Amino acid sequence: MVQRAAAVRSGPPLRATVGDALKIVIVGGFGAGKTTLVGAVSEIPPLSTEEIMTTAGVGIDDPAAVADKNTTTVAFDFGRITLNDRQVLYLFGAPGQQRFWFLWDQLFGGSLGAVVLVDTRRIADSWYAIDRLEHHGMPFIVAVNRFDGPRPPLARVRQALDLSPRIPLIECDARARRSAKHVLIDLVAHLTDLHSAERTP
Ligand SMILES: Nc1nc2c(ncn2[C@@H]2O[C@H](COP(=O)(O)OP(=O)(O)OP(=O)(O)O)[C@@H](O)[C@H]2O)c(=O)[nH]1
Ligand SMILES: [Mg+2]
Repeated sequence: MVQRAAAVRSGPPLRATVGDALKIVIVGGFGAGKTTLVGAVSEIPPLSTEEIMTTAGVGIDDPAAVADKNTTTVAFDFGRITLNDRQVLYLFGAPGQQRFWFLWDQLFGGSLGAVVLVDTRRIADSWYAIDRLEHHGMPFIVAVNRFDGPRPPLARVRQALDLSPRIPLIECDARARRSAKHVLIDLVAHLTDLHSAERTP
């Protein structure tokens, strides 16, 4: 009985047949919903490095736009999705606050691609993520996480981000497993397209 409860809490174990691990990174500005997305889609309870935000961050962090938020990621989030008997997808959620951005370049190592999660109330917070990904030549898609409030059309978001028409831009609700799963599927479809284009003479 005790063992069963523990198994439910820890999610399904990694299959012994798995030989291939694929890595995807979720980046974006502070409070854009990165931890939420990893938690929504992971098959195991995500490993999160959330810490309570305290007065030590006053003048350094900028929590004003996310009034309800009282924790923040200080290292990274980690989740897992088993794709088939052989392949597993590892998800890494990056920390959003500027003082932890130095971790991003390490998180990018070995990644197939990335999702930039955007909160349209703070579009400018996404620029750094896009800049770093372009610098690393890492393929990515952009997902607008729909919070309450005004919803600018995607064409305007694309313009505000100065995003190339070749980069997919979609909407999602990071809290919903189905929606979060679609984000990952769209990223994989984009990676496949890029791969096919490279192979076409
Ligand atoms: N209304 C609404 N709230 C959301 C949505 N996604 C996340 N939230 C809430 O927004 C807050 C921020 O979400 P997090 O997942 O911690 O954001 P984060 O990007 O990981 O934040 P940092 O790691 O601190 O940069 C949390 O309180 C979430 O419950 C959404 O789609 N809609
Ligand atoms: Mg987080």
